[in-house]
Amino acid sequence: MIAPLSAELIAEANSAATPALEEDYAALGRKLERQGVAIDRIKDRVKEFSVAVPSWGAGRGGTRFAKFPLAGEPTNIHEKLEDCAVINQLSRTTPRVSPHFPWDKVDDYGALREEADSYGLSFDAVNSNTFQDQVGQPHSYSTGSLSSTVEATREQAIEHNIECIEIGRKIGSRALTVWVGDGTNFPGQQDLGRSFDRYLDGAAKVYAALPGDWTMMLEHKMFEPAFYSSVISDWGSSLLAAQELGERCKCLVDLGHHAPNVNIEQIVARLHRAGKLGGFHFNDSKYGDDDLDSGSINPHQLFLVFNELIEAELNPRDGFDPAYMIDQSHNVTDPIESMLSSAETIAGCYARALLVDRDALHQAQDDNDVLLAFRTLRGSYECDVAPILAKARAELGGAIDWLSAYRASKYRERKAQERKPVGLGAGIV
Ligand code: LRH
Ligand code: MN
Repeated sequence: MIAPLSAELIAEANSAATPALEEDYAALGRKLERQGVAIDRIKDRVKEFSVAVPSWGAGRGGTRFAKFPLAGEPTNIHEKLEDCAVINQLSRTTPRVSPHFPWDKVDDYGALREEADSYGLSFDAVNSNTFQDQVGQPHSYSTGSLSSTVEATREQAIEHNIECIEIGRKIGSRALTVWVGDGTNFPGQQDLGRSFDRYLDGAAKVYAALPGDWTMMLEHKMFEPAFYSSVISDWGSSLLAAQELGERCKCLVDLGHHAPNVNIEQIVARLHRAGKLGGFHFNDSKYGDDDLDSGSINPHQLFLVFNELIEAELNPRDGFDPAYMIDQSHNVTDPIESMLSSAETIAGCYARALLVDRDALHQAQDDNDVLLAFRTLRGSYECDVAPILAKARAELGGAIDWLSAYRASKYRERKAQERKPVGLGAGIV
């Protein structure tokens, strides 16, 4: 397996950090033991936990105003895979990459699959793109895509999604994520009912092309690029569509796609209740779809989402296997550092949700002991699980202190020498 960073560098750094880690781990172990929790059980669960990274997150992101390139940032899927391999080598938490087409288009997908495999990576859900026009594209998506009033445009969008499925089969993926930017900027611009009907008609043709062992995930979003109505604007529209399209059609929750202060953890509980919780795009936001680093603004919300996921795991109904994926835009940081930080934050929220004494919580809830129920949850949220995460990483060959190890590797500086510079521009990628 190709390891972009020297294993010696990581091993040396880890041996220096191990004595302090062992001390912190033992102390936390004693504290948790007093609460009846075996720390090694939590560590072993954390070692099984993983989250996919977005290929498009490996490069610098931007806004409509500007994108500020980073020297040495990746310029194609091959360089993005190398950077994703660095993230997994240090974190041991991100063995899958979620690709986006046509951004990650290549001539030989079999070779791409082998290339990923050579880094110990595999491909998670493929993402279609009917929210941008490509050069030479016969029909513009300016009128929408799957919901466009123009039949030729709808057919083009259907064909593109089916092409993404074909690519996905070649690279070993087993799911398609469909986010459409379809919507309106003016009241009256489109009929809100008929645009949904057209979307369903198109999505049904995509669903019909889905291989038997695949899942199709619908991603809702309240606004942007449309600013009056979005065809799949919320979990209700997504659920309606997923229920109508079929059993292997599920709903994907991108944390940034909701109005401020929406109770996203309750949406997770409801979608699980309906057997339609397909997956997540983890990120954070303060205002709109800011695509900030996961847990960087509201880590408590991320913890509460994982609290619902542990409850769902304990009560799986008809199938609980959500896809965990990051979807962020790294406008001002080194994307590798941001995704390492996010992977740790996400695994940390999972670990703290595992610490919750579910019997005590349920008992307090049944007794309507409000404060005890709250404190039972909050106590786990306030637990510093960093020693568990670091020990899990170290035991899997990752870095105890991933930031120092990454910076000591001078990886980005080396890539700045090797890779062609990215020009100035604007937009998400
Ligand atoms: C839409 C979205 C979607 C992706 C895109 C990159 O805002 O979250 O998941 O296709 O970002
Ligand atoms: Mn997303």
